[in-house]
Amino acid sequence: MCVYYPAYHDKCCSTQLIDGDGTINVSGIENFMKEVKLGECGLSYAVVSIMGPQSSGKSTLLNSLFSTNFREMDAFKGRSQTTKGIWMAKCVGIEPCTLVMDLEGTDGRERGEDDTAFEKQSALFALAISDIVLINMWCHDIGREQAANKPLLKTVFQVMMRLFSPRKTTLLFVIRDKTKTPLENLEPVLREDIQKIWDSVPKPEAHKETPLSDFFIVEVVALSSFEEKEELFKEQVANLRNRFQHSIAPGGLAGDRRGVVPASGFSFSAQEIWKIIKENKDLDLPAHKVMVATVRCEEIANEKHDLFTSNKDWCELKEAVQSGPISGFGKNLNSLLTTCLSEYDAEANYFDEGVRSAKQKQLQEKLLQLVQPAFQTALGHVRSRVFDKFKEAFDKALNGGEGFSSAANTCVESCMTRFDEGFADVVIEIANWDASKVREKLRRDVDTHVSSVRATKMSELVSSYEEKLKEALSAPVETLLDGASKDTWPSIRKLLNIETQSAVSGFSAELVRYDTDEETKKSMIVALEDYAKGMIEAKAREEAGRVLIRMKDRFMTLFSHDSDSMPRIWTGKEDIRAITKSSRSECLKLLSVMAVIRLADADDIYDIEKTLTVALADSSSDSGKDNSITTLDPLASSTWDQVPTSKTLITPVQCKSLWRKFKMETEYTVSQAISAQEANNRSSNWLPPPWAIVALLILGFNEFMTVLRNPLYLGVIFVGYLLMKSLWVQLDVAGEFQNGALPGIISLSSKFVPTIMNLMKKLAEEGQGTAANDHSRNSSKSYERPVPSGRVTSSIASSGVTSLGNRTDSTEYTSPLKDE
Ligand SMILES: Nc1nc2c(ncn2[C@@H]2O[C@H](COP(=O)(O)OP(=O)(O)O)[C@@H](O)[C@H]2O)c(=O)[nH]1
Ligand SMILES: [Mg+2]
Repeated sequence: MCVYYPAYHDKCCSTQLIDGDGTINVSGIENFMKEVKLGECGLSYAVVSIMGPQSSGKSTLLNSLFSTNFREMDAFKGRSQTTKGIWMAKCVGIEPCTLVMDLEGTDGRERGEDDTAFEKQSALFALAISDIVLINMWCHDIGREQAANKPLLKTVFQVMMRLFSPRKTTLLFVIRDKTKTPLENLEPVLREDIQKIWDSVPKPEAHKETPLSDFFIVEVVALSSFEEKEELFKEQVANLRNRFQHSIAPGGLAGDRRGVVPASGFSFSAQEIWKIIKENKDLDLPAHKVMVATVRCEEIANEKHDLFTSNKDWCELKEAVQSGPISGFGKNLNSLLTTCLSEYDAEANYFDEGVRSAKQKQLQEKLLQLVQPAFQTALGHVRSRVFDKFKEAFDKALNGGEGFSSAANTCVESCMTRFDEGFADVVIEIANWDASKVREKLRRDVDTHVSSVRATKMSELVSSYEEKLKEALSAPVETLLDGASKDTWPSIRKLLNIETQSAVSGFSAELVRYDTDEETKKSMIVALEDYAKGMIEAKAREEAGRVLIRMKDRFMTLFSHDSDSMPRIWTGKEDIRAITKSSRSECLKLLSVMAVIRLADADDIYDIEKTLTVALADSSSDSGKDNSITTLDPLASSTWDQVPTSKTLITPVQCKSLWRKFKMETEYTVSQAISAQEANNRSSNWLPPPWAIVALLILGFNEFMTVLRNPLYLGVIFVGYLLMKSLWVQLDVAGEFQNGALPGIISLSSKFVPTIMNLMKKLAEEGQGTAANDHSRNSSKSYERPVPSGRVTSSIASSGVTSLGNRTDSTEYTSPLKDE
């Protein structure tokens, strides 16, 4: 309920604080506080209350003094209780904000004589929260034994003891209906009365000796009767009113007050006090103050926290930081936080110092907790950006040809400096967070990156050198192995040494850039050397796998070409056996070179060639003899004498079987050569000796002439020739005699008669003029028989051996070897 007073530019608001049943009106107080804007007052407010007998003109006095609107008793209706419970109003025109409480009168007839509980409770309540208490009393009660206000004062003093700590409340005795007796005479009597009552009040041990003045400041004022001398009353009231202006200032009516609850805590404080009073508990005002401060500071802190949460700037900042780095993030956020905290400080200023700062700390912690994710995000941006920049700069430095370790050092250093700068931009001053963990992580990432780049670069370097070695060694080694001579392995070793040395020197020069320690460097060089050796070994193994082909090739080349590399023509003069022997011995040399790896100088002592020559080249002559089984075969082993398995490419057993295969597959070539030589011999022996031809010409000259002269003879000779020719072809005389003279004669004699018969029959058929073509086809077919060529082609596949089949006799083509 509010009434506006234009004269004071103020309004009077009032509310019932506690109703007649002792229930506190919480919503009423809250509304009232909002109306009078009490929350903004801090400590600049005063609370006044009035006590006194019922219908002693208390409400009338308050209304006159403070322009309030408390209900008064209608003078014409008689004395009855008008004010129920406790009312509160704001004084109009009094600075600073002054609240006044009108209490239900004491010794009220309505509550009955025994019901003093509510009186005591409301008196305690008024004392607990008021700075000034007006004690309303009739002038004629002063000095009287049975004065109406004596029990009231007793109550006031008794309850004051229960407040634990005195508030130094001002007790302003208002003497109503003053008589002609001047105040100077009345006041000592009154003070004496008060002292007597104070002395008579039972006090707790702690306050046994405490004087009244420690608890109260006693002031006395006298007013004329409102009913009889209204003008005078009003004048005196106006004077009294002036004493309430700036009452809390030093020297004012309430200048000595203590333990004031800040205005914003008033409502809560009043509620709590009333609750404690109702429960009849002891009222510990200092503890109460701390309690009020705790609750209020908490409320303020929560309110500020909520305000910050919904703060537009903060929300925008929080949004923005998700999508990328923001410059001045730390500064912005810090200012938002400090604003929020200072707002809290401003509002909680008047509350208990300890509580206030504790709550401020809590608020700060809560706020920092709220902004921490955003801070971490911002810091994450800094970290990732710095890391990206580092990678970029490092790449650039490396590509620019800068040494690896110097590039790494400068880049890492500048990266860390950049991070520190970035951190300075996001750091929130009041939070005092350190970035050591993030910094460490960045450092780790950077180091990992550097070492991974180093590893990549070094493996690239290694593989490039390996590639170089491979290129430098592969083809030469292959050629050298193909050449297979005594010098093959020393040459390979020489080549390996030269190439490895040049690679190692280049490699170690490049390694310097990567800041590798001596041990790693050494092991890498060893690995490179091993790689070169391994490469050669692999190549040798590969070649060893192809040794049979190589041997055959070599044999073919040597066998079918003369010393001038000209293709041989088997004219009959060549010593096939010697050529075969020397060719085979060359192939044996090849096999002995390929059998064992000799990468160390010491490996030259293995005399594989000798072993092979003894076992293979010589064994062939023994193989036909029976005693060969009893002698020990040096090749019947899977290891060479004294040669470790790791160095063995072809085992003795393999050598033996390879040699057998080799011989088998080259035998055909040899036999072909022998055949060619024989054929050549035959063809050159076909004509009779020249002396026989001369004798024939001389002795047969006359017969020859006779024949030439007689054409009939010529015809008979021609027919005879034709007959002989067809017989020759039909009987395949040349073919039959190829296998020897005796078998040929036997075979021919058995075929002679049937062939003649067959010839006669055919002639008879021809005579009848039928199937002349058939005969000619048969004869042409018989001419297709292959004739051994005088020359041997260089490449003959192993299948050639099998195709030889029934056509050649094995005893015949191994004969050259047997002779050896
Ligand atoms: N004799 C006398 N009567 C007064 C005075 N002031 C008010 N009254 C009368 O006392 C009666 C009770 O007044 P009220 O203010 O309601 O008393 P309350 O119960 O103490 O609040 C009313 O009829 C007033 O007219 C005064 O100064 N002297
Ligand atoms: Mg009243």
